[in-house]
This record gives sequence, structure tokens and C-alpha cells, in this order.
Amino acid sequence: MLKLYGFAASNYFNMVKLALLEKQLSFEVVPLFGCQSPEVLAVSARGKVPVLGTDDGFISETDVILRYIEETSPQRPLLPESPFARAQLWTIAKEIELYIELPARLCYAEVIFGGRPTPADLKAKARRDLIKGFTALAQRGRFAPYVAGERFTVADLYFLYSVDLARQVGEQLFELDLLEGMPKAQALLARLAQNPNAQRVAADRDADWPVFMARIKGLGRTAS
Ligand SMILES: N[C@@H](CCC(=O)N[C@@H](CS)C(=O)NCC(=O)O)C(=O)O
Repeated sequence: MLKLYGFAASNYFNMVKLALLEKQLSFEVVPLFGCQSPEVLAVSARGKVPVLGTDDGFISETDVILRYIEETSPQRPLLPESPFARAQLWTIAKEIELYIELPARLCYAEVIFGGRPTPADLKAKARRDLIKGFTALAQRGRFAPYVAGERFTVADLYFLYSVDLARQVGEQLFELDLLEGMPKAQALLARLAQNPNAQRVAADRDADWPVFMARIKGLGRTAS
């Protein structure tokens, strides 16, 4: 059986978890916090989660895991058939990761974990990058009703578990609604929140959140 290593407060972990649930695959969750301990590095060379445990070994990096899941379990597809459509879809996913999730992440310590204030230079960079990232998303996303069109795809996984956090950063640090002028994207967030599997993921995340916060406070650091 597939094993999903990670923790329920992690947005990347939740992307993979929702993919597995949507594809109705059996999997076992193995609790693992990203860090540099030898035990974690034996599973994930960069010390990050999620990791997928397979009969052949471990797979790291969310996009790589999602590709593996799709290749090995094509039923209930989360990617389109045509290579061009797939490329377009991965472009949206990649742009959300690099130009929305990662800039927002610079500010998670302050906004999401209530920790240290974001240094001014990083804050300015995050603001610039987020505005450009959301402009790209507005241009590429179809939101009809899903990010790439009629079907739920991996682009929706990246959207759901990145845009909500980035939006909190925009609101709290920059007084910006990053989804302003994107009513269809706002409607999609509301639609995805109704998805029963996404609700299960959210319930697990909410249950895990106090444990996660206690852990990072105990370590005297903020998650990255
Ligand atoms: N590029 C990675 C990012 C995963 C990631 O940043 N995971 C966080 C948890 S949400 C983590 O493990 N952080 C621990 C660390 O960096 O030490 C992916 O796509 O899976």
C-alpha cells in the first residue's frame, strides 16, 4: 500500500492527500515532520514533506509525486489527455508554486504562525512577486468552473492549498485582496471548500494544527 509521509498542517502534504482521495487510492499516513534529522533525511534528502512511500522506494517533491500517482493510477484522471493540455496545466501548477506559494511562504512565520515579523526586504519582494503571480493566474486560469476548465485537475490542488494562504498574506500584510477582480476564482475557492474529500483534509488539518504549532514553538523556529 502507498504510504504518505508528512503532517496534516502542511499544504503540500494536503495536495497529495487530496489527489489520493480523489483517485480513491488506498494509502496509509505516516507522520513525519520536515527537518534535517538523520531519520528524516533517510526518507527525504532535502528534509521536506510530503514523501510518497512506494514498493520501489521513496518519492519526494509534490509535482513529482502527483505525476507518479497519475502514471501508476490513471483512473479518475487529474491531468488531461493531450500532451499540450498537460503542459499548459503543469505551467499553471508550477507558476502557482513558484510565484504564489513561495513568495507567500516568506511571510508565513508572521502571518500564519504568529511569529517573527517578516524582514522589510523580504516583505517587499513577497508583495511584488505575489502581485505578478496573481496577474499570471488571472491570465492563465479559466475558472470554468475549475482552474483549467471543466474538470478538477492538479492545478486545483495547487490553487486550493496555495491561494488561500497567499490571500491571508495579502490581506494581513499588504491590505490587498489578491483575488480582487477574479470573481470566478473566488467562486472556485468556495466550490472546492464544499468538496467532501477537501473537507476531510481540512478537518484533519484543523485537528493537527495545535500539535503542529506546539511543535514549532517548542523547536523555537518557524516551519519552512
Ligand atoms: N518543493 C516541495 C515543498 C514542500 C515543503 O516546503 N514542505 C514543507 C512543509 S509544508 C516542509 O517539509 N518544510 C520543512 C523544511 O523545509 O525543513 C514540494 O513540492 O513538495
